[in-house]
Amino acid sequence: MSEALANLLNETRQFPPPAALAAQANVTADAYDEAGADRLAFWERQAGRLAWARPWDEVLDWSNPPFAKWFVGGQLNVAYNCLDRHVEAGNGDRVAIHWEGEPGDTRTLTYADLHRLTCQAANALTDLGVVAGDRVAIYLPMIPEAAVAMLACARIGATHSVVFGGFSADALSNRISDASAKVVITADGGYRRGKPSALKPTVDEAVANCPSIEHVLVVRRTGEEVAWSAKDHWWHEAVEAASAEHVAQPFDAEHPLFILYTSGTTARPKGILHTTGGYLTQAAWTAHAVFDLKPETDVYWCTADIGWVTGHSYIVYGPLANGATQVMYEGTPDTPHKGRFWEIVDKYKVSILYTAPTLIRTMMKWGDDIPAGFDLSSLRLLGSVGEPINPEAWMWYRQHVGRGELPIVDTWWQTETGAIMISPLPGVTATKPGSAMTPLPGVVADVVDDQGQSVPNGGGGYLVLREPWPSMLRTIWGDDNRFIETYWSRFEGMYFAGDGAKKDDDGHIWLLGRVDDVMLVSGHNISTTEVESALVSHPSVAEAAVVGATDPTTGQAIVAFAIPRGTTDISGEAGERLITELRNHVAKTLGPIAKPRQIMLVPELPKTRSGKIMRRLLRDVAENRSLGDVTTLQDSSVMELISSGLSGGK
Ligand code: 6R9
Repeated sequence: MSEALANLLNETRQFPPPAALAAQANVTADAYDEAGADRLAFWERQAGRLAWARPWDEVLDWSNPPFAKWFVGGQLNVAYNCLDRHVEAGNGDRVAIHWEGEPGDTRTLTYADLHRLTCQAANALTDLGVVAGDRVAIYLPMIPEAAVAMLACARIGATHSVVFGGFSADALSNRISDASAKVVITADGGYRRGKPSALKPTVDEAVANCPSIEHVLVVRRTGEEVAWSAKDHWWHEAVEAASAEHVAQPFDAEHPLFILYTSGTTARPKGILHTTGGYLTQAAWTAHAVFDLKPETDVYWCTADIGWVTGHSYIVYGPLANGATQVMYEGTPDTPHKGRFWEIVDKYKVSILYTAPTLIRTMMKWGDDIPAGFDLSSLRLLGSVGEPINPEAWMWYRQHVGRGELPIVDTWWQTETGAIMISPLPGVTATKPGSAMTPLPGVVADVVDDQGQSVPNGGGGYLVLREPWPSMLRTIWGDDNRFIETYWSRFEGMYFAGDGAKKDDDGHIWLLGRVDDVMLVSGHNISTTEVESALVSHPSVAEAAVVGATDPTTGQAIVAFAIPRGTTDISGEAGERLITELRNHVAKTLGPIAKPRQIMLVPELPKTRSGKIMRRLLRDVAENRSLGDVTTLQDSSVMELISSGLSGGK
């Protein structure tokens, strides 16, 4: 892949870690050597950072690949590790969550508070008949009860399945049915874009088609009127009346902790199954290593939603296992104003910020003066996740949020990997804008060609993982065959991630987007990411999405959708001129083969709730088809906006 365009990303800037951070870093370069010398011993040491009720007999059982067992025979309780042990160590008064509601209401929960609420919720779920091994669906806004609900399930060994609060009744009922969940935990609603947004009616509609659901537990958040049925219980009655005494029982290291559905582009969602010991080991260690998390002094903020794997591993399990203090925010970044994120950083003195490229590009579009209006001097480390980050967006993040000096960790991972796999270490790695750099210690990643042969430096191909890792998915819920087919059949003995990637001349890894999105133009493989980065490097473009559309002469042709920056004039001839200029700019940056056939200037792009561009829908537009499934869109009106506001050109 991308052989023809091997020199596309001729990005040469490189930034060494700040000396002060490097001198105090949680993890040093030795970790690579240690893991390289003995990978299993390395992971065994990281597992030792947790509290186990029974030690393991064997680190890894890989006798029946691809079905892995980590820390075989070990027993632990995840909620005990995230809560009780910090309280027992005398840190009960430490703030676990500074919560900020969208309307500006706030709550502060210490570790002791979070522990008490989780014990009560565990007792309430037990009273509703939930036992270890049962599945519980969670459909909540970003309120502390979301974390409590997850931890309460973990505490009693129930497997949670969190479903995005923005998903439709159909999406929710499919996920509930697939896992035969017994209980769903929801709220009357949450706040989005300045007003209450109801959830309970969607749950009512979903539950009507889900005979497995016995009870619905409802948090009161907005206070809006809701319909009530015999299955419904108010959280504040059931949980707050329950005893705060609860002794956490240990569970087997391979006990199912959660199922999380990946939306997939076309097919049925896949219920990715994660288990207990290996998952918590890697989530906890990566939070410690990649974010250099110092629980006594840092204020950490991950802006993800709890319904995304990032919310699972880097809001709930990773940070809490480390005893960190964090910010949790309910709402959107532009409510009530476009500086809301920076206001929150300023208010809580956030020191570590973990967000997504889509957010960074949106902030770029809104203008440099917005972050400049706030005191961001508390920040010391920045992170990115979810999509390849274009070099221009990376530089903007460093310049306008990171004072031109903070390290950026671009973290590559997936729902399936459970935890960060490829990323700089902030005290070690000299970073390059746009590259996730190197596999973390204990992770064996590679880029291979069609035949599964490792490509040399400078080559491109498919990202694979060559060795099992502790937080790997164990299967697709109820479908072992699909697990094998999807991930383990493309290349013998390797995990196929589905992402295109490239090794640069130093062997550093650059992610090029999903393999399904790669375009084949006149026999050349061209990555959407590279063309998008070229467009974003033009001063008039804030965001871009690129797709391959069927073309009678070239097989596929490149069609680009670009959002102009704030003040750019795109009316009439000015728009046409800009389009011509952009096409030439791409050709000049990447070579004539990558020149888009067509560029459309649009006000918005279709994105999932986790901020990924849904290129599938843009392909429908580019090929004049009616739109496919739009239920996982963050904002379903976007497609109308795009279709009506099209300003195209050839
Ligand atoms: C954590 C998460 C996984 C897919 C993954 C890849 C893309 C995530 C990335 C990245 C380039 C990064 N992705 N992080 N691409 N650089 N730093 O996003 O999980 O929602 O399952 O998505 O996201 O394409 O395969 P998930």
